[in-house]
Amino acid sequence: MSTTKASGPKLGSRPVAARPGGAVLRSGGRLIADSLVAQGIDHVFAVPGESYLDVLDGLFAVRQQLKLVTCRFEAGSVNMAEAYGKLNGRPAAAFVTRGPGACHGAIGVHVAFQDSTPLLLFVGQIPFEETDRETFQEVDYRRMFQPLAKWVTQIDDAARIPEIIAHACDVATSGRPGPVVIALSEEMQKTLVGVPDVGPASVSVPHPDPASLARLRALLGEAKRPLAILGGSCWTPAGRAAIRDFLVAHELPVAVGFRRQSLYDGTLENYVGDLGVGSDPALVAHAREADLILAIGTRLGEPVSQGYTLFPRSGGVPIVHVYPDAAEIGRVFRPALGIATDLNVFAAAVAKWPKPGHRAVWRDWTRELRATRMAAYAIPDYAGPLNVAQAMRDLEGLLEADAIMTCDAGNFATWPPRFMNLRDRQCFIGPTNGAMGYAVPAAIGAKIAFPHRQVVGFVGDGGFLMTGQELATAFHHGVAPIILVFNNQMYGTIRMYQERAFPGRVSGTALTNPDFAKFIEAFGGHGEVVASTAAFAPAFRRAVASGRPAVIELRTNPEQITNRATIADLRAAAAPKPAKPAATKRPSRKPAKR
Ligand SMILES: Cc1ncc(C[n+]2csc(CCOP(=O)(O)OP(=O)(O)O)c2C)c(N)n1
Ligand SMILES: [Mg+2]
Repeated sequence: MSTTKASGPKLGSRPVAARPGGAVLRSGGRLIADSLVAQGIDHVFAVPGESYLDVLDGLFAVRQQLKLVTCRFEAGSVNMAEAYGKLNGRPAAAFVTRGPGACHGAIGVHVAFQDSTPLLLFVGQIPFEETDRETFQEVDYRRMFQPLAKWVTQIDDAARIPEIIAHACDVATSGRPGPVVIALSEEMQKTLVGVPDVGPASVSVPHPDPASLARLRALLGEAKRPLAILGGSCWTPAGRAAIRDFLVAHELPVAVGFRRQSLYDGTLENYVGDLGVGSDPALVAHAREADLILAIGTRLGEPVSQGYTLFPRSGGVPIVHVYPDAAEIGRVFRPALGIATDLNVFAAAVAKWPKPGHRAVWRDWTRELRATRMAAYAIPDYAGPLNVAQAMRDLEGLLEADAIMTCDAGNFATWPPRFMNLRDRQCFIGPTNGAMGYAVPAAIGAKIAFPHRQVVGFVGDGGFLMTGQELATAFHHGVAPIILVFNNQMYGTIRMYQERAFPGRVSGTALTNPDFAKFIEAFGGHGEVVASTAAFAPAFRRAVASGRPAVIELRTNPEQITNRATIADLRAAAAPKPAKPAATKRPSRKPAKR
């Protein structure tokens, strides 16, 4: 970082005359806007602040190339930018003001970090000469964002703007993608400098080496019960198609990682479900029986590994870990083979392998896992007038072939993946860090990224009232997502944990809600209330036909706390077991087993 104070005339943000023989003089604010354009960034999501007025003026100058999406809350705007980056594979920029704006926006940085999503977050900074006085809204962003971001920097010298923004894009998109935070000194934005733009870098990506691919073939040759786990970000459509061709040709059973349903077509005969929070226990049991784990693109983190219990830490079942960053391979589980490679290049390489001429040794195993998946997918007979599983099945049939779904955090979130099989071009995104308040802004970000695709958000009554007001942004920018609010009048997930740990002692988890249909109607949108299974499909069709942002409230049965258990089930499981009849002869001196 340059700590020298920026020099040069401070004449406002408009470019002035070209220097003789040099580049045009531009203000820091204008140069930031131009640098984003030069890097191919086309959307900025922002809540304005006086700390970056010069950038706002610069964005006005480039408004034909760079769309500025004004939002209502930084926890919404940064999540919109994150969803945009997740769906596109290239970053959007978010701008927040200093102090309070940065604090509100931090959640989106954490989402991007744990989801490996490219993102640029710009934070207006205090005047340089007031540094370290705990001046108004002062925060040291390097310290604040250090554990949340892939890189944190501050621009104090306007002449370095093109260099730093270019590097920030490289960092955000390379290897394991992630968020970069860039603080912008206030007076730096006003300084006039004459420096040229810097374009995107052309960098070749790491390829898998032939020896590793040969070893992978050998390990597959020895396996009888392999399991592929597909996950991660930065897959291109071609990469996804190639890995699908490979997995289908080899008849490998495929599970997807937590909230990575988009990566594999659920209608294919080798899709076996998702490994994450709320996974099918039968799939988890099968995963424990596998004799080869082929982890492609996924981190072997807490949700996927079922709290780090799914595989032995070393020895035992061999793991092949294919990941874009060598530092992540072997982080907890030591693999038999680690391949640090670009995932799409890896997929293209293995897709070229000759299709095995013989029947796969593990064909019956794959069928068994698929049967497990289809058993979980079958619709149970739930009590109450609204069977949410059937509503999800109806939705499966109503969604457009390239619909995008965004998902919040909560127990409701386990219903769509269980009861819908996504098709190839459909997308399903959610925060792998379990952040509530994601789905509504993500749905708006998705709709802004892809205005012609249908976008449906899934959110609980708790999560909806965290960022649901962001729907004002959808109206302001003329996009119409459809939001399904699963209303069980509680923070259901926490109630579930509560009932397991402290049965019957309901503390801090009940909610009082507004009328969600009237809520969206107050904005000028379309509202529906669904209280029975039969009412869902017509309500969804009307929401689509309205062409306006829509909220469909699903009045769910609060007793059905998960799609596998009622509150009564949890209480029964938590109840102390009746003591065994006391032994009459020779009582054992052994300590009781815990
Ligand atoms: C931002 C944030 N705050 C709190 C939590 C803790 N938390 C996880 S799930 C949950 C309840 C979600 O309630 P709701 O959105 O109504 O969904 P439900 O579980 O009832 O289906 C809470 C409070 C979290 N994950 N994220
Ligand atoms: Mg709820």
